Amino acid sequence: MKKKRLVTSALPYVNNVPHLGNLIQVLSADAYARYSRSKGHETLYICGTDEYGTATETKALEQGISPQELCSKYYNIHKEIYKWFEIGFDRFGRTSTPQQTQIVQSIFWNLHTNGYIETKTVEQFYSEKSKMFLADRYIMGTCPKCGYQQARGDQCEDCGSLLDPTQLINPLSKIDNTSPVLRSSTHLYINLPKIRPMLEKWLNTKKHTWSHNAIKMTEAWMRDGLKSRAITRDLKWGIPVPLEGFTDKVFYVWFDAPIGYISISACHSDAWREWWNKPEEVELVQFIGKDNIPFHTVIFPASLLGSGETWTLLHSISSTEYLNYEGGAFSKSMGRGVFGNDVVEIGLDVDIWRFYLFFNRPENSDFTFTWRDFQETINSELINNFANFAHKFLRSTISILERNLCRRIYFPLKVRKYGQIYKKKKQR
Ligand code: B3M
Ligand code: ZN
Repeated sequence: MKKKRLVTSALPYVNNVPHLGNLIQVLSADAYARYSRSKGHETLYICGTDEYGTATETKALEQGISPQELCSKYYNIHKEIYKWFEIGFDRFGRTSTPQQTQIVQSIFWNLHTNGYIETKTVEQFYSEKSKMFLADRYIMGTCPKCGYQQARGDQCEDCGSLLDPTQLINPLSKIDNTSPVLRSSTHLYINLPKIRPMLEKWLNTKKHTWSHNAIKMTEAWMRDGLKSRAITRDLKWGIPVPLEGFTDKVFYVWFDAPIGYISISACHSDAWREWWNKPEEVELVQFIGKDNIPFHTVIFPASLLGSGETWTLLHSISSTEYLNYEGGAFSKSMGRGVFGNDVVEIGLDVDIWRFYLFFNRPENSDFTFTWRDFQETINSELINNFANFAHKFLRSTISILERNLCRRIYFPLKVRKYGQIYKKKKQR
């Protein structure tokens, strides 16, 4: 019997409009799911928005709406853009559902019962003005390594050093511009060292169907020693922790996000366990960006293994390198990049974008989008080669011939025109 295939692409953060880099993941999974179906495998393609966490809470505050309202607004934006891109999800869901709460809490309880949860007390920055603990990247100060004054609590963007917020000189809360104070808070941790033997056994049977970068990064994580990781946060917008003494906290967004794949499947069909609890019958194939590797190859599998239930664990992973824009990373706040709504507005045929993104999928190294390359690739690779091919072999089909002739003349003009208009618009 042919194995069923459960296909996922990384759940995009809900608090921004998706850019071309995010689209690479959904497009890749879409193509794979179509291929898998064409080969006769029963296939389920799941994706959705990743909604909880500090970033959503802060953005909602900025916009003066509730986190739930913010999520619904952006969920619809994401959904529309992927619809325009003709992505054939079986379900595009979201993580802020009762199903997600129920499944996350039940996995947590199983980990707890099996002795894989521990507590630790840590010192964290707290804003007395906003009455909240501050996430690392919401603290700013002077980098102790290079002196850069706008370093973030988790990393200095100037010299690249990874930091702990307590190392910053003159730390400042980015939320309210006050000096934060240190306060202690007790959190729940998943004891990864204790799960390690199970994890290692599973890893040794699996890695041959993973991308090179996923194998390398996972090996580095295992080699450098696994540490316990905090799975709770002092926030409001998240899944409540059901354990006594911790009920004022929520689960860390990276603990709940991968479980979103499961809960979105549960929202899709009551038969979700036929997919998620059937490792002998189902292959789980995941598409992500390289920055999400350890969450998919180490932490998520460890949570599922530690729960003691039988889960369908990762079979193949495809983890792409970065897609950059005209020399830098995509950044919505800096207005740098091409975003889903721009693409829709530009009005070129969707297949042009699908082709271009597949053609340049950052498989082995980062790829930089430039308008010039976009224009040249479309003109030479798609229109000259492909349309000429179609022209020659489908000559007898008049309508197709006509269409291709139109495209040959019309598309290059349009690409050129929009590339220029778009660049000017961004410079203004
Ligand atoms: N939301 C990060 C991202 O959008 C994160 C992925 C979750 S996958 C479960 O790149
Ligand atoms: Zn620095």
